[in-house]
Amino acid sequence: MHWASILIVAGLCGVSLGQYEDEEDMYWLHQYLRSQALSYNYMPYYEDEAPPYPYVSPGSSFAEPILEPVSRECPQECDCPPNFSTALYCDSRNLRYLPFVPSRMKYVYFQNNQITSVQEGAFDNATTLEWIALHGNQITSEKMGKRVFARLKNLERLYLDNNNLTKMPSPLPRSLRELHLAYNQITRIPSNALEGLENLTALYLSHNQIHDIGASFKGLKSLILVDLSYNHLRKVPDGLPSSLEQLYLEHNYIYTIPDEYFKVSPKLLYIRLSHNSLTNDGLSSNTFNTSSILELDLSYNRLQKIPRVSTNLENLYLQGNQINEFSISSFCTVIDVMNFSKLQVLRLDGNEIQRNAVPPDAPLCLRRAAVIEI
Ligand SMILES: *[C@@H]1O[C@H](CO)[C@@H](O)[C@H](O)[C@H]1NC(C)=O
Ligand SMILES: *[C@@H]1O[C@H](CO)[C@@H](O)[C@H](O)[C@H]1NC(C)=O
Ligand SMILES: *[C@@H]1O[C@H](CO)[C@@H](O)[C@H](O)[C@H]1NC(C)=O
Ligand SMILES: *[C@@H]1O[C@H](CO)[C@@H](O)[C@H](O)[C@H]1NC(C)=O
Ligand SMILES: *[C@@H]1O[C@H](CO)[C@@H](O)[C@H](O)[C@H]1NC(C)=O
Ligand SMILES: CC(=O)N[C@H]1CO[C@H](CO)[C@@H](O)[C@@H]1O
Repeated sequence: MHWASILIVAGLCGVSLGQYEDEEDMYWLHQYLRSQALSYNYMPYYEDEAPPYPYVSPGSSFAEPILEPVSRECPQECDCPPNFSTALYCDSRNLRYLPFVPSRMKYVYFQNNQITSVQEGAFDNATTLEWIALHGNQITSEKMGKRVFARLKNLERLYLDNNNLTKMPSPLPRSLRELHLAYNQITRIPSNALEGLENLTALYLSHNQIHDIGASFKGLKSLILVDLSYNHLRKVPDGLPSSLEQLYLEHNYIYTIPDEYFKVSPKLLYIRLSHNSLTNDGLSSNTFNTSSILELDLSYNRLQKIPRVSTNLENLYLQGNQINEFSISSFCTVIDVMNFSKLQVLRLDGNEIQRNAVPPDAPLCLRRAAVIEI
């Protein structure tokens, strides 16, 4: 550990690297880093910023019951607010089975119960469903009807996190936009499981036991966010979608990334690959030299060299590797007035690098750097 030596390169070119040797400055920097650099500069996001319960503005759906006679049918275990006739609230009430769903419903909330099965035909009377929340239950794959979701032509969001699923639910309706399956025990994603989901935008699969994902992302032309963190992957998924912006793969066993892997996704902004088994031998020389990437987390791997990155990269996390040299050529191949790195945060602590290994031309290349921790 080399926590003791921290240095800051001020935003201006030419600031001496030896300027912050004072103990008091160091103390301040420690505090600063503790509050800042231990968390990311970005947060994973995709959601339409809609709350988990849809808000219906007064005046819109309010008018609905007045315009036409609406069925008041409501399962006795649940609440059906009169001013929001398309929502069924059955959450957090120790239910052990799924109540029947009246046909007018668009939004149904069954989360945080003890439901173990979703029987075949459970939603057959409610073909206009758009959101189904079933997270925080004990649903097993054996007790999930094979085609329960298939016919829901309007289904956009399906929440199944924190259940006991061992398999991907399949088939899924092509209308799906968000699929939430984190915290289950899914072991593999069959190649056709996500077939035809042309509107799928966000896929949450973290905290499962997935070791095989094959070419599941083929044809997912709207996919923006994929979270496969905390799984058992040894390989990166084949063929990323070109629409992808956020890729979360931390806490897996990935040891190699194919040549040009990220080139097919020219919109990629954030990549997290911390806590894997990457070595420099498992990477090609320009794997991460892709101009769209703004934030790259490669911390806690087995890298011995700083991989080459694009001059557009802003945040690079490399702490907890075995890096033993500070190669400025990883950031800049040419250094002059016009050519320099946009890097702002560089974490190199917990490596085998000495502070005096920082080459003298570092401030010239890394002239935007606000935090460099060694
Ligand atoms: C519907 O009415 C309930 C009380 O009757 C109120 O708490 C709730 O905010 C109303 N919902 C909307 C969307 O206006
Ligand atoms: C669907 O509606 C029919 C007629 O109202 C009813 O008999 C049947 O039980 C309903 N099925 C489900 C799964 O709710
Ligand atoms: C679901 O998993 C939990 C935690 O592992 C376990 O306690 C529970 O018995 C399981 N439920 C079913 C229905 O398998
Ligand atoms: C995908 O979304 C578009 C735009 O919202 C919609 O018109 C189209 O029907 C959706 N596709 C499917 C298969 O639902
Ligand atoms: C990154 O790739 C570009 C060409 O796309 C090349 O000009 C540049 O030198 C590479 N960066 C590094 C640090 O090797
Ligand atoms: C490698 C690189 O980015 N070179 C650029 C340096 O800046 C000049 C403009 O001054 C560009 O033409 C080069 O492409």
